[in-house]
Amino acid sequence: MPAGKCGCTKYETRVHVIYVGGTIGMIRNESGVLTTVPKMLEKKLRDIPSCHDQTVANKTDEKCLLALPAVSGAPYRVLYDLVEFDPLLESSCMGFSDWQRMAHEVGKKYNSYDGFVILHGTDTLAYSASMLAFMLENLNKPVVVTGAQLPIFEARSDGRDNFLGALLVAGNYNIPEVLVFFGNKLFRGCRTTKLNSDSFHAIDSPNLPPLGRVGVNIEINSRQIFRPCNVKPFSLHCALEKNVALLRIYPGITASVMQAFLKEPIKGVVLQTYGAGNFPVGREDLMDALREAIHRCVIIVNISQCSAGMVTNTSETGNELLKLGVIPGYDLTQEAAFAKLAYVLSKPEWDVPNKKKVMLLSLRGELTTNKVAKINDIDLIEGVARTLHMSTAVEKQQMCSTFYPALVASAVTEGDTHKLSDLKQYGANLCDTNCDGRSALHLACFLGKMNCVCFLVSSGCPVNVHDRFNRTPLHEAIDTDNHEIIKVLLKNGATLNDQPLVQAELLRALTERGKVKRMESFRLAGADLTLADRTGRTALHYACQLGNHEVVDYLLPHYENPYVKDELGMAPIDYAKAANHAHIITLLRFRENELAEQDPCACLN
Ligand code: ASN
Repeated sequence: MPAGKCGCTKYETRVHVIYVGGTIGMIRNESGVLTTVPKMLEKKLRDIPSCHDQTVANKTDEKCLLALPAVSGAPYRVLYDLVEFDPLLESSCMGFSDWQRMAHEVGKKYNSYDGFVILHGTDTLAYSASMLAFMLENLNKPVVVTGAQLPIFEARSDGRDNFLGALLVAGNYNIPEVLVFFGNKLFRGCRTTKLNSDSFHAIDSPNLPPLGRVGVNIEINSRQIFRPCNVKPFSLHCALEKNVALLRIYPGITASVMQAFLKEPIKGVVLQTYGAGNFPVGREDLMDALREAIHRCVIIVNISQCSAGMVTNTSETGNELLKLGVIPGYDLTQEAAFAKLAYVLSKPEWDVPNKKKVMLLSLRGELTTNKVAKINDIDLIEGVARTLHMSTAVEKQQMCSTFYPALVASAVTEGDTHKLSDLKQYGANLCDTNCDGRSALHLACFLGKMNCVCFLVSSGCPVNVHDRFNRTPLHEAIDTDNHEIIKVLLKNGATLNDQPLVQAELLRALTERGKVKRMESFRLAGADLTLADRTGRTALHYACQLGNHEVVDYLLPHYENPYVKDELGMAPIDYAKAANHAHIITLLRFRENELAEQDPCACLN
């Protein structure tokens, strides 16, 4: 996850903060009224010691970044930058175009950061988090949305804790989800709703326990994390269907009110019914309005007005709606139901029956369809815990963290994806790292177990995870010359993290040892074979000097400019001449002729 070292013992991660608006970054004017002042948040954050440590920032390559002071329990040092919307938005004024802007901002910077924080007003925060959860497809990094009831700069404020917590999560944990951090709790974004307008615990997730809590320690429930089940790269889906609506049923509602909600051009309606999905099914006028809309292919999703609990098919009236073609929304929040409809309806590749089917699926962990069989009681860990007479949750937790990585490693060694799948079922976190920071994916790449690589990547294991020696799974694949695995990793977002000078040094070492195959692996992984070292010399300079014609032969087609000069003003051919390597001079001349044919102006001096 981290990108480099900031001169301290911790590795650093980069987080991109997007301030959209809301109370969190406001200040009070002379009359005591909260207002937003453009370009002020970053300036002020720089003066708050708990939010920024200039000494650390000075040690980094990008001094303009803000740096979070060291936090005990957080493995990485978080460096961050901040952009803000112009104008800053009151969240009650937001809509589709604002969600699209937020998604675009994440998409634009996706490859350059390890995580994202969105600072947002609390009023419609749950809508934005739900919408982004669907729009950011195949997300592989944390996007943490937060806000506050009181501004960061006030003496009494929830803003600072929410901001710092969100930054820590975005920079330290590979949770491939849109999350909401609020009131010391980490929620799945598409499960949240605003439940309180004056408590510091304004946002809650009524139907799903928090994914994490930040107290004295940061506790993440890795078993709850929703990891994707496919191997597709991150993409943005920005086209949303705007003709969706929320219709709350109330006693005595008239058919004309319902018809007004359901009429053209509406394409989807979230029907908020009573209790477990109950609707006045005896009201033929209302049933007709629904029937007629469904006939016109309007998709209607039934969710409950209750803030907790779910719509089931067991209630008689809910069943009548089901027969009519209304889709049960189970425990979707109104925000997630609305967002999911806007997303699903905008997918041109699905026809209406397919859209209806997709509405029933859990795409981002937004709904619970039926009770999943719990393996808790007689599961593997329980069995061992009982045998060892362990009783406390902490003891079991400790046992899991020693036990599972070893089992996962042995499954990878055997190339057994069934075993990996079973272990995942039993609660093993396949993305866990050992004390050297190495993950199962490192091992699978090193051992060349392609099936395990695909399985782990498709289970959401981060491809750019660094071990203690700053090596990623890509390095393992390079060092074993496994080109197929290199390609799979690259397709799934892997990038070579080495600085250009480090790459140049490595190329020199490979040249000295005549390792052409390794060079090709390195190139496939994204290395630039023409990089120069501190003396301005490229691998081609060294190969010419050493007289290694196999390497020269390999390198030449990759050099658009084989005449490149080092700091002494020497081109590769000068070294070949000085060392009297006649065959290499011939190779260079041959390339010279090739290039001259392509571009008559280019020439060796
Ligand atoms: N009205 C504000 C907003 O949602 C409320 C807040 O941020 N606490 O933008």
